[in-house]
Amino acid sequence: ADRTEQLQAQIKALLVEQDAALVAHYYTDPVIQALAEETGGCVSDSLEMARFGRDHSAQKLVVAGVKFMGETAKILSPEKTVIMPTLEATCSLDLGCPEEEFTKFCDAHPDRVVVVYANTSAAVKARADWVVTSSIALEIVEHLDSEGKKIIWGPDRHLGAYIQKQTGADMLMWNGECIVHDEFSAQALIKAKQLYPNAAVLVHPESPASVVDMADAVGSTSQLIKAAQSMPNDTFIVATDKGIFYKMQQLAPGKTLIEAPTAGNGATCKSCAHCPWMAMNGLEAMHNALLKSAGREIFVDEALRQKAMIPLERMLTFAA
Ligand code: CIZ
Ligand code: SF4
Repeated sequence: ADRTEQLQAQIKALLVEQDAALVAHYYTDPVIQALAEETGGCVSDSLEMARFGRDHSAQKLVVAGVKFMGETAKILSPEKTVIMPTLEATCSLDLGCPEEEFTKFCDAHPDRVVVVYANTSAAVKARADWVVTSSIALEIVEHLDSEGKKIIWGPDRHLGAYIQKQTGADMLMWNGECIVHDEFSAQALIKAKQLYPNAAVLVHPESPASVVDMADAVGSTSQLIKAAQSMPNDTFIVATDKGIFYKMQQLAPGKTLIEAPTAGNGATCKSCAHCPWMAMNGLEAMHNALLKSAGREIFVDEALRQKAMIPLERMLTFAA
């Protein structure tokens, strides 16, 4: 605890000294989220993180999350220095969608509008017509469908399938998935519901369709937090990264929050409802990044940045 307090104090001082703002994702360690709150930074989903970073007056952004979030911050705020606790924090969706193959896929279907999830590299975004996050994906696809557009969707196939089902849009899917959400199990969820018969089930649409089908509310992290606040149930079974419990419990005090079960157990599941890359954002790493940014600063090639900015700004304008 001593070391934690010491690091917290040192980070706070460095943030002030360096005119830096801490922007943290809901899936990071509660200690990191609390630090972002205490220092006037933000704790949010990737859409709100992008907006906050862009609009903040700070000269430097410390992005606690995964690499695509740091890249998005840099794309929108090229004049700011963007550092991360570690650049090793990636995402299975980003890893599973290499630029060259995705470009070939898009080139083979030139009649389709390319819509990519924010969880992608700057190069993949640069090839896209639209970037979306899970909190705005449904509305944007609805909008495109209403204009009669056919869509290429990448990389999350579960989120794509959910949106396709909701909108009826013509969507050609890339075959990617989030290793965290993909592990939630409908079989195991049936048993959990028997244990908590009054619980409402909250599901992030990166989860398999069989799990989404059992949900009382489906939505992005921000939308699930709102559901926990507004639904009358006193207990919720939550199928998303367990990092969200910090903010959800803070905003829905008195409610009981239960982790949705994964297919394996502690010994056999790969992620056990917590993203291994989000977990790399520790206080020690953040402190190091503030002391020495080499190897922890985000750079995006300027020509690429300008291309990637177009579909990102399209999303932000649509969301505004
Ligand atoms: O799973 C993720 O990485 C999410 C939910 C990102 C986001 O949009 O906040
Ligand atoms: Fe990627 Fe899933 Fe981790 Fe989010 S939780 S960063 S989608 S691997």
